[in-house]
Amino acid sequence: ADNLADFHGDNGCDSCHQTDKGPTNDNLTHENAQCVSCHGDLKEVAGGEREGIVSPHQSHLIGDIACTSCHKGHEKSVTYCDACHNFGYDMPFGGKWERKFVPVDAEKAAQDKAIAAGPRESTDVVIIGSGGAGLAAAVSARDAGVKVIVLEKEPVPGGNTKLAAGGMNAAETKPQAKLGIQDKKQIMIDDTMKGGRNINNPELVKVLANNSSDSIDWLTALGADMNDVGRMGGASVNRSHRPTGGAGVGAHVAQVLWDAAVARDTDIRLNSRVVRILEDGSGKVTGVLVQGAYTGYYVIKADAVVVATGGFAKNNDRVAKYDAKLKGFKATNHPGATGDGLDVATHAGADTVDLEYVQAHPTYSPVGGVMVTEAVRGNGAILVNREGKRFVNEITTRDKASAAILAQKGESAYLVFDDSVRKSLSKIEGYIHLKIVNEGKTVKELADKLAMPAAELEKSIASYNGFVKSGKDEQFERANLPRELATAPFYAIEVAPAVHHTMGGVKIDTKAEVVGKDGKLIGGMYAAGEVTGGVHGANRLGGNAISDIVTFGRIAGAQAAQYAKDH
Ligand code: FAD
Ligand code: MEZ
Repeated sequence: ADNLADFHGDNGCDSCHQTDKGPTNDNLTHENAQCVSCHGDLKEVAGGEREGIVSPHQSHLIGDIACTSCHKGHEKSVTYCDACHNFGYDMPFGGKWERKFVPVDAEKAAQDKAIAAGPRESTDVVIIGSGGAGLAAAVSARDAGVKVIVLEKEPVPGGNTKLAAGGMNAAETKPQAKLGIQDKKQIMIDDTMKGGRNINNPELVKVLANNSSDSIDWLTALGADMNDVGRMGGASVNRSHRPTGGAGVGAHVAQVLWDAAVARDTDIRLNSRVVRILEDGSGKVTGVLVQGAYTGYYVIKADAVVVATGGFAKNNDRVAKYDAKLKGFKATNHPGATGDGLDVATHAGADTVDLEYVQAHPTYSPVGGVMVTEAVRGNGAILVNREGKRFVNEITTRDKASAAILAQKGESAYLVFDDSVRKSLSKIEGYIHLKIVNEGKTVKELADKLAMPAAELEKSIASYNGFVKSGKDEQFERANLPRELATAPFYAIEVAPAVHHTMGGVKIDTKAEVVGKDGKLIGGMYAAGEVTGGVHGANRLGGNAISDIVTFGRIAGAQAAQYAKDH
């Protein structure tokens, strides 16, 4: 046997499938229940594993992770984690992770046939994508009382949202008030415009900032903990909200939104790629064509469609088309961030804006295949080069920090911090678990491990600590100096820039309505989140994407629901 079906072959097809025709839905609900009935659920499987390994069964993914996300019946199994990391798991009947981008119109004849066959079902609102924007839209549309189907092409939900780390920006919030942080929505607007090099759509930026504290309240009412507030690059004050203790914001927000959508009986379908948005020829959408990984092509008739498909940072061919300097760069993103949603929307007439702006995140660990959150710098870490010297204001905007790292020998740098920074941010425990952190009992021991001149690193840390004491960074004018690096042990992570965020995308107005290439609104088409352009201009500020997806996702869901009621 070289696959799971052959291995289980003696038990017959009905040991996995409900009928002899194979799967009856794309979530493989029945098939996964069969795996669990014999092998136990994810938690039970993880419980039986050797201690000390990075367990694929104790992941940061959200929702109920289906066994079939990795373990395949009739083809080689692949470890989903290997899309980002490289743990080299020895998986039974496993193959190598590989995913080629298949254009959405690759099988035109089969697609046309499915369209000609007419709708298999109908609903009020279809939402494409189960990241934060899609799930926020789903929750608000369900709260407005309409029927919703969420379609997600990946086997796991949550998109890039589940990976978000450092925080969600919001101004004039209750958590800020509790911590005595003075902030103003207008300052958030000014910071966002400045960070975006003033090419952002100012009306969209106003919506982002003016609704940001409401979005924190909305998430909190759904059960989120957004009480820790830290600093991100390009922000004038601390406004990046995350769970108490500094856990990653994305997995938490995505889980809260997932739970809220499930509690509202939302129909969420995984392994379901939308390849076309259908319209009636007069500028109004009529539904979508879905490619179910197991059930094939089918049409869903819908009054309104929300495109919430995220960005395309994981599609390096497309990234390099817009920014040749980024050719061959690694990406921080999940494997589904390929840009199919953009294609689907533009094929249906949507206009685009700012596609040429692609952002690199300065601190990606090539060793672990994981982005190291900006919050580590926000909470006090410094960046040094191979000579042990600081070379940049660590909390400047990402475009500047990335360029400065690439200018260093080896085109990488070390993020250096002490135990007090580690204790301030629980997200760091994850990096230690992934074994990407070097540790020394003294600064000298750490420098020796990195083959770095110890005297230089000691000097850099001593002068940085002097700036913390005086409250002024004489070298690089770093604005936040939260703590001295003086508590052993000391830590370092090697970091280099990786493609992180695509600022451009579908053109929307302040109600998340999609603007067509002819300048008119496309009736019933809405978009929210990283698939859209205009909010972030030429360069997104850390923490503004989660704010964007929650606020515009809520707006898109409510507007789409209203449109469906009116039509
Ligand atoms: P996503 O969350 O990416 O969801 C889109 C979904 O649509 C995906 O699941 C995708 O598979 C699906 N999809 C795509 N095409 C189709 C199709 N044709 N049919 C069906 N489904 C489709 N931002 C912050 O503000 N703060 C942070 O701390 C932060 N940290 C980050 C850390 C990392 C490692 C990364 C990668 C990003 C981070 N960001 C952060 C950015 C932020 O997470 C994203 O911009 C945001 O989550 C995007 O949300 P979204 O809902 O628009 O898209
Ligand atoms: O907004 C982001 O992308 C972000 C804050 C990432 C991070 O470093 O945590």
